[in-house]
Amino acid sequence: MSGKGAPELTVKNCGDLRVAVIAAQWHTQVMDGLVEGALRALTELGIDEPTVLRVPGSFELPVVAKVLAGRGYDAIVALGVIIRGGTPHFEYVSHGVTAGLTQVSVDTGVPVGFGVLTCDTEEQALDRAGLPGSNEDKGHEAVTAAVATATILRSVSEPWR
Ligand code: DLZ
Repeated sequence: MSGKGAPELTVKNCGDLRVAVIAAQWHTQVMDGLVEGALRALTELGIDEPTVLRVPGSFELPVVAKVLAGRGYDAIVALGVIIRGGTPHFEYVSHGVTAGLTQVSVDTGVPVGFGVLTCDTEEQALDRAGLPGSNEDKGHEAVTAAVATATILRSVSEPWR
């Protein structure tokens, strides 16, 4: 999937939103970039005290997202890196995480920012990790999308304000 065509999102009046970031621990260097990008985006949006939880691997992201969605968070951001290996494991884990996070979001009505990289190589992941020299900043993007969606949902749930 190409990163071309990404919108410039403007998000306002979101400093009071409760946001949780869940981050897997595989592929440390890439994950460090994703988490830093996510926290930078939250600071820019005026969201000062996000909850940040580390889970073992990407496969654990959906269950934690589901539980947090039931605990009053307005938006959840899931970060992970899955690198293709020589077995079909990549497909199973990638599909499980993607379907699981989608299900959490749709079933609970809480937006889940999808910051899970599924790449053929670590180089591709580093290029998307928001590190010096990276072309993309997927942790930052995932936060912005999740918070933007939370503000949209808030505006339609309280149309008289
Ligand atoms: C097992 C595994 C493998 C092979 N690769 C990755 C990966 O590239 N990225 C990632 O986040 N997690 C990986 N895991 C771990 C699984 O996500 C999960 O933590 C374990 O299967 C235990 O449930």
